[in-house]
Order: sequence, then C-alpha cells, then structure tokens
Amino acid sequence: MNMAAAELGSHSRMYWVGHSVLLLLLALVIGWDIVVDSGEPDRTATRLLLSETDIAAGLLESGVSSVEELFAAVEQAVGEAPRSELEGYLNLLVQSRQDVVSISVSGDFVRTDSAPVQNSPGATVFTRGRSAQVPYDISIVLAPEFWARRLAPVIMAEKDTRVAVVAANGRSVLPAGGSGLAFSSLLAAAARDPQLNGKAQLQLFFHEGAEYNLALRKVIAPLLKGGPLAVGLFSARTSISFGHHPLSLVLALAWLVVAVASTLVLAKELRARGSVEASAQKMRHESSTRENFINVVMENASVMVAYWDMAQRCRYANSMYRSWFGKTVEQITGQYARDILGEALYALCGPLIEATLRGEPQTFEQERPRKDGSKGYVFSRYIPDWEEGVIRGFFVIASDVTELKETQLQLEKRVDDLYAMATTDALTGLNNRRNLLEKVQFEMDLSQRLDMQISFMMLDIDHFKRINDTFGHDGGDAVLRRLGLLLRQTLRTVDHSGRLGGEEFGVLLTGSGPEEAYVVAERLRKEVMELAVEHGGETMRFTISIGLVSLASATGNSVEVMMKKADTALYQAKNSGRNRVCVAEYGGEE
Ligand code: GH3
Ligand code: MG
Ligand code: MG
Repeated sequence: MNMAAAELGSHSRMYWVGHSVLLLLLALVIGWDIVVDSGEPDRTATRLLLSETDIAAGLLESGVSSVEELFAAVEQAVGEAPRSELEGYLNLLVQSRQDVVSISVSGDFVRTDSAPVQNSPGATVFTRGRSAQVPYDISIVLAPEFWARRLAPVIMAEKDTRVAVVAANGRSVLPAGGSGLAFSSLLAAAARDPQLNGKAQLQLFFHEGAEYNLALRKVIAPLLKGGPLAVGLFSARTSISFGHHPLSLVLALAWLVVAVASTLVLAKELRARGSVEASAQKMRHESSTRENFINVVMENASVMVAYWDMAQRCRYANSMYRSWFGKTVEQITGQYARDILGEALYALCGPLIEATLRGEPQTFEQERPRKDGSKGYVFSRYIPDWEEGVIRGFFVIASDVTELKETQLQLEKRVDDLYAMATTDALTGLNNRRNLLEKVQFEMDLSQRLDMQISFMMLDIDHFKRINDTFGHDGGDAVLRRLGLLLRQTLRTVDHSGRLGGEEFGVLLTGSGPEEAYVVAERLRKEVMELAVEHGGETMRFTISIGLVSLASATGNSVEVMMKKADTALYQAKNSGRNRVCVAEYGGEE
C-alpha cells in the first residue's frame, strides 16, 4: 500500500515538474520571438495584403466595366427602340440584373424599377450626363450591395480581414462586414492624401503608431463622373501587429512571471507534500509498530482476550482465549458466541452478554469446562465498546483462575477445619469450653434484650476416675464420647452443649425457666443411668451429677457468675450422694 502511494506521489511530481518546464520553455520561446521580431513588420503578411488589394482592384474594375456596358446597352436601346417598346425593354433589363434597382431616361421620360430604392438616391444613382453622343440623361440606380457582393466573398474568406463598403457620403452599406465609422475616418484621411487627388486610386496605408498597425486598402471610385460609390476595406492582421504591439512584450513578461511564480508555488507544494508524505509514513510506521507490539503482548499474555461485535460474532480472540476453546484463528473468527460457548455455557453467559451490550459491564467468576473436558474456573470481565455514544460490541478479558480457585477452596476447607478444631471438642464432637462459653454469653445477652429466661446445667460424671482405673483410659474416652452423643441427640437444636473439661460438661437451655430445665436435667440424668457402654467386651455403666441454674432475663448476671452458681449446685449434688440434680438459687446476684 505504501509502495503504491509513493508511486502515485512520484507520478504526480513528474507531471508537475514537466508542466513547469514546458511553461518556462513556452515563455522563453515567446519572449525570444518577440525580441527577434520586434520592429520588423511581417513581410509575408504585407505581401498577402498587397495581393488581396490587387484582386479587389481587379474586381472593382470589372464591376465598373459592367456598369459601363449597362449604360452602353441603355443608350443603344434609347437610340434604336421605339418609345413604346423602350420601357418594356428597360424593365426586362432591371429584372434580369439583380443589382440594378431602376433605370430612368429623361427627355421623353422613361422610368422603370423593380423595387423601391433603399438608400438615399444621391448615394446610389449612377448618372450618365448629357454628352455629345447621348441626347438623354440616363440614371441607373444600382443596389447598394453591388460592389459589396463582388468584393465581400473574396475578402471575407480571409479570416482576420474586415470589410467595409461605404457610399460616398461615408455611410456603410455592408453592415455585416465592418465598421463604417472607423472607415469614414480613414476615408477622410484618404481624401486629404495628395496622392489620391480625387481620382480613382488604390492606396495602401500603414497607420504608424496606432494601437494596431492597420493596413488600409481604399478605393474611392469617382470612376464615373460625380461617382457616388466608395469601396474600402481594411485588415487587422495579428501577424503584422505582433511585431509592433507595445503590450506584447508586457504580456510575454507577465507570462514569464506567471510561469516562474507557478514553478515556485509548485516547488513549495512539492516540498510540503514531501513532508506530509514523510510524516504519513512515520505515522504508518508508528502505527504498525504499535500494532505489532499489541499483537505480541496479546498473543503471549496469560489472560484471555476477545472482542465480539453487536451480532455476538467473534472479531478477535488471542491465543489464550483460542486455546481454552481449542480453536484456531480461522475456526473462531466470525463465529457466533452461541456456537463457540455451546448451549449450556451460552445459557449462563447469554444474559451477561446482553446486559453488556446494553452498556452494563459485567464481572463474574464461572466454573467452565475446557475443550479437553477438564473443569476450570475463569474470572471474566465483559466491557462494552462505546464509540461516540453507541455500543459497537464488547471486550472479554478473562483469566484462568483454576489454580487460584482450587487453592482458595483448599484454604476455605482448612479454615473450616481450623474453625471446627478451635471450637469443637475433638473427643466428643461437642463445643469446646471456649466456644460454649461464647455461645452462653451470646444467649445471655439475647435473653436480656428479649426478656427471656435461660437455664444452664453443669454435668460431671460420677467416679470417673474409677472408670478409667477399671477400663483404662480408652474406656474412659468411650464413656465421654457416649455421653457427648447422648447430649447431641437429646437436646433441642436451640440448646448448646459443650465439654468444659475432663469429664465435666455444660448445657445451655434457651428460653427455659427453672421448672422446665429441671425436667430436662432429670430426664438426662435418668437416660445416662440407662446407658450401657460396650468396651473391650465389657459393659460400662455410669451416672452423672447435675448443677442447675436458671436466670431471669433482667438480672444482668455475667457468664462467670452463672457458672459459679452452677458449679456450686453441682458441688451440692456430689456432696449429697451423686446421681442427682441440684438447683442453685434462682435469679439475681449473690
Ligand atoms: P467425682 O465423682 O467426685 O467426680 O469423682 P471423679 O473420680 O469423677 O473425679 P476426679 O476429678 O477425681 O477424677 C476425674 C478424672 O477424670 C481424673 C482424670 O484422670 C480423668 N480424666 C480427665 N480427662 C479425661 C479424659 O479425657 N479421658 C479419660 N479417660 N479420663 C480423663
Ligand atoms: Mg467426676
Ligand atoms: Mg470432675
């Protein structure tokens, strides 16, 4: 593309340079011609002019002789024909000769005409005066065009020649051809010319110093006595006038100035064009460098990048994106999202795409199958492509976060495990002491706000030391586990149980007053009595003592105080024979 542009540029440059050179050459040739020709009238043109003048003179003479013949014919007819026939004969003569308007014979007056006389009679009437030979006056009125018709075709054939035919009074009779006014002034000059001397003459004029060097050919035709007709023509030949035209040099210089100026402007234009071309090339280079940069970055980036148009057809997908779907550039470019994602995935992504194309960017994490069937996680952003307020499509920037996700899931599990470890007693699966006390604290706060009662029991296995001693530590553990199971099974989900330490347990009964709590405690005690724990082929039985405390909501007691009260009640239960429930004093602080 760059090559073609450069070629185009050099073509037009060559064209303009050629144009300038031609313009300058032409100006030089014209200038040279002017210098060489200055002061030299064109000889060829002058010769041509003179020869035309001769032709014109010849024609005039033949015209004059034809008029003479006419007069002779009329004289003869007047002399010979009877008067009665004369008019008919003359009438025939008028009709047969187009240039004759009328013929009249005075004496025994005869007059004939074929058309009204157009011009003033004085200008056009040819009169043969009385002479010795002719006893009549004969007037032959010739049409004013008589001479013009003879001369004009010859002279008009010459391109730059103007013809003027004027009557003796100076009036033009050939309006199409010329300028009567200008000619009349020339006639006046001719009349003053001593050479002419009022005779039939042919004169060539060079008007020195005039705007045009006019070649004047003039015929004044007093060919007949009192001759009424003058025929003249003049020529303005450019070929003659060039040599003397004072403006020609100025025009040629102006041409030269224009040629030089045009060349300078052109040179400047070419320089400017060259710099524009250079900067365009620089821009092209920069843009291709940038394109290349982006391409390298995109193809090697560890994120998936794609661009989809409004019709949800893929316009770009980088290598990560393609490899996720296992497609080549050709296989993915121009394809619809529905086909690339597959129905199941498109069902999830379609609404997000539509929202993006409405101008709402999307950020989401998604579990996705890969082409090879393995499962992965992607973190995706759909970004609308705004252009002048209109959305053209959207960008997808997505990361494969599978490893991150798996680590996250492992960590979450670990956190869950740690939480369980931190809050659960490993042996019994009950809340550990700290967790139980936290829950007790929470429930106490809640019961105060809601004005509810709560009760707390402290349980201790009786003579647990003996169980350990008799069945071993494992036996003791089995008993502890069984009691934990019993607590989990028997108590309501709203209640909380936990191992306070050793063979000592705590149970919080939410919303229970002393009576209800006592019933629960008694039921527990009895169920424990019923338990038979199998261990190492032997059956272990045991009992528990319970210290019970119930609090009214408004008392504002702390966990410590409540625990202490329960402990005291438990102590009483142990002291009073074990396997029993003792109730601490109800209510307020001690
Ligand atoms: P009393 O009826 O007065 O409660 O007598 P007792 O023997 O149950 O009480 P004592 O506090 O003297 O003994 C508790 C014993 O519990 C001591 C300890 O070795 C044992 N013990 C504490 N924790 C565990 C445990 O996790 N597993 C087992 N097997 N024994 C434990
Ligand atoms: Mg004990
Ligand atoms: Mg104990």
